[in-house]
Amino acid sequence: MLRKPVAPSAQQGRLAPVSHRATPRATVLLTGFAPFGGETLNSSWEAVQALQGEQIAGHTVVCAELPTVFYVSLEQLMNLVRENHPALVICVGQASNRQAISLERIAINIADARIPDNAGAQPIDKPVVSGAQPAYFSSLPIKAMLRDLSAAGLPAEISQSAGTFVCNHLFYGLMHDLERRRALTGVRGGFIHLPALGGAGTPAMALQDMQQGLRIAIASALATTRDVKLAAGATA
Ligand code: PCA
Repeated sequence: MLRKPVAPSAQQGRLAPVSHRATPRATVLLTGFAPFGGETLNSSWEAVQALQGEQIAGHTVVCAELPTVFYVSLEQLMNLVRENHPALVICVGQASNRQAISLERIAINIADARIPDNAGAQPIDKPVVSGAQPAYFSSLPIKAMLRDLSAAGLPAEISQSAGTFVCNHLFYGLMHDLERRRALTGVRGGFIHLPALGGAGTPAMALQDMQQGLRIAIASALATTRDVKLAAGATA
């Protein structure tokens, strides 16, 4: 498929026209984020990059690092989705306050940044996509993934909020595009937050555990088209 290049500014928040449907290829697109907030490492990219080129359940894992920048990250992600036409898109970010692999359930249509992104933007109470629905659910089988991660002895949880910063923004934008573009029918996607790698007062997880967790999460998502019922909710 030929695509006309679109200037970044012109593409923000819009959908490039796609005219036909294609069958997902046997690839999994796995993304991590660049360090942000003055940190020098981001656990998500540290973990994700180790899986580049691995074969999981007959699928090749394609990895990419995205900038921690509103809109630019989404634009780069959707270019990668169009180029690779993966069966699964799993975006990964760091959440320093989490102690477990957090399988995100829901993306919300709001950006409310407590700190500026890596390009200095700090949107406050702005929709990710103007006029679009308030939220999307992940289309990954998060309960089956939780079951399989827990069975492997890795700390994992369902998370009810991916926050309101760049990660949620990317997650919402991804789900919006996957649902609206006919050409991407059948492509499933979602978001996973990882704890930090360590540091003063920060809950941490070993890098190898994060990498193993991502492998298990991918295998589980590929093996499960209909999610299992498993109580893993939260009281407020
Ligand atoms: N975590 C941030 C953005 C990039 C990342 O790794 C977040 O949770 O929004």
